Amino acid sequence: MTGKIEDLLRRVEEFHPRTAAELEEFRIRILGKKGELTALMEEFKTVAPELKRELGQKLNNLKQTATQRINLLRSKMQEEAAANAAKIDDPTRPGSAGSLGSRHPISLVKNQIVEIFSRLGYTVADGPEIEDDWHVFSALNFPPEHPARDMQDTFFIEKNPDILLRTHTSSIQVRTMERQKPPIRVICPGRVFRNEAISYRAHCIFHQIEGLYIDEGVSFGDLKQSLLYFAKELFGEQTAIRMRPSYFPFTEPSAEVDVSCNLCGGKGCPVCKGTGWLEILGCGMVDPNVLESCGIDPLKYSGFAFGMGIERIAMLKYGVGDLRLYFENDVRFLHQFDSALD
Ligand code: 2NL
Repeated sequence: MTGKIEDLLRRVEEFHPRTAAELEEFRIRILGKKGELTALMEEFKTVAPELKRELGQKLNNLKQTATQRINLLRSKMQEEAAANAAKIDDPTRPGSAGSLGSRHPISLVKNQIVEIFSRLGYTVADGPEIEDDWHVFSALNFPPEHPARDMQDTFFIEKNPDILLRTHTSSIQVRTMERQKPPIRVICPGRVFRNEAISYRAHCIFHQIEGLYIDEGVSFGDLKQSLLYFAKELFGEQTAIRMRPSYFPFTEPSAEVDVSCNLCGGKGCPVCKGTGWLEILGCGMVDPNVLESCGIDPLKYSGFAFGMGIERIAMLKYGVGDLRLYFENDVRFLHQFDSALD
């Protein structure tokens, strides 16, 4: 029996199949139910007890070697087949197109908003995400004890002097006013940071876009007409706006702007909570204190500013109910915006 085992071991080690079929045939002949190894296993039952230990080890070794070799040969053949299939056999054949990614919905909405205001003569301005107290709070007329200055709301990097993550994009506009003389017409998109617990309706990082227009004789009427144009461009010609009085430290007077609900045409539905209106932004005439802080003469110049959350606009435009989807980058979500390429 030792001779038979050694013979089979040698044949396994020297086996070099040319085709996958030949390999499979070999496997069945050796390891199959009626194969040679199975027959040796049967024969093993009849050997004398004193030989069982040595022969058992040899048989086990044979079985292991045969199984490993056959598996190795099979994976080598599969690799070779795949490599051959990938070889370019016809260089004139058109290449296969790689799959395209898609723009993130936040970028899509940001680009649309930027484009609309660029048609009104606005240019894009940028600024740092890590800011100081002056550009985020003091220049914007926030009183010293305002709750937004609290550790609970703002991420501080250093205290005294305060270095922090900007909580709104207004700091970009402060920097623009410090740098540039009127007329100023800028649109400022960017990431902002607030110390919030994450839920479907709040996140500690989100995106805002703000606009600023400063010149001689800029009026509240200019603000209203600019925003009506914006709303019609973004949501459609049938869109109406309304303004409600509001309060911000950096504008006076201030207003909140609603657009008529597109889904129900203003009749009232679950999305607009029965009101027929959806809030989209805040705005107002730049407070003279802010102009003064930024080196602009409030007696000569006036201006308006507005700001909105990009996630909120995207939610309204695309009917997305959960803010967290914008940050998780789940491709099943992102690929739904494949066809929107602007
Ligand atoms: C909102 C409201 C607003 C501004 C932002 C602003 C900036 C400067 C001066 C005056 Cl430098 N105002 N920005 C004004 C009114 C409202 O944002 O709800 N944003 C998400």
